[in-house]
Amino acid sequence: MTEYIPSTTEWVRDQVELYEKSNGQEGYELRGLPVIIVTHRGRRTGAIRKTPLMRVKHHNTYVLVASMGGAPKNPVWYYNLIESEKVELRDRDHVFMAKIRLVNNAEERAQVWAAAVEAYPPYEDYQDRTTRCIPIFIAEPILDE
Ligand code: F42
Repeated sequence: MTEYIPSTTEWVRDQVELYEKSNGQEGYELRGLPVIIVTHRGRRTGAIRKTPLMRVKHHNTYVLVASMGGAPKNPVWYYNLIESEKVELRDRDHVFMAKIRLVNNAEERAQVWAAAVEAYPPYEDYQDRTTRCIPIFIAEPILDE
């Protein structure tokens, strides 16, 4: 299935629409900080899903933080990404494929978590609010796609 199913959350759906319609000129920020859009597939429906996340760059990679505001459960997109090898990323007008992996190593996690909190300080409060260890993916741009 290649159908796009927008988020059930209105403000998220609206941000994706504005961001894409303006080619990243509008809807690029949340609370004054930059946002990317992760396009992936639903693990059950196969439908196209678009998830805005804070833009966290670490070296030449993007860090995808499944914080969901410190909610007790992981966001649904986390389960979709666990079963994906690649996603499409949009950083303003730059759209590209990226290879993804979940960060499992504690030392690496500490490094990327520091980068995440530097880019978006509320992540620290989100981690304090929840007993789950907030999952993090590394997305490495694929240069030849
Ligand atoms: N969320 C974060 O976790 N981290 C961020 O850094 C972040 C930043 C951010 C910036 C701007 C913005 O607008 C939103 C931001 N969000 C951030 C919120 C993020 O975009 C998501 O809305 C949030 O994390 C919740 O993700 P979710 O995947 O749980 O979304 C829900 C509301 C949603 O739309 N769910 C759909 C649904 O219908 O309920 C998805 C369903 C889905 O993917 N279904 C799968 C399928 O096969 O199609 C099946 C999955 C399964 O396991 O059953």
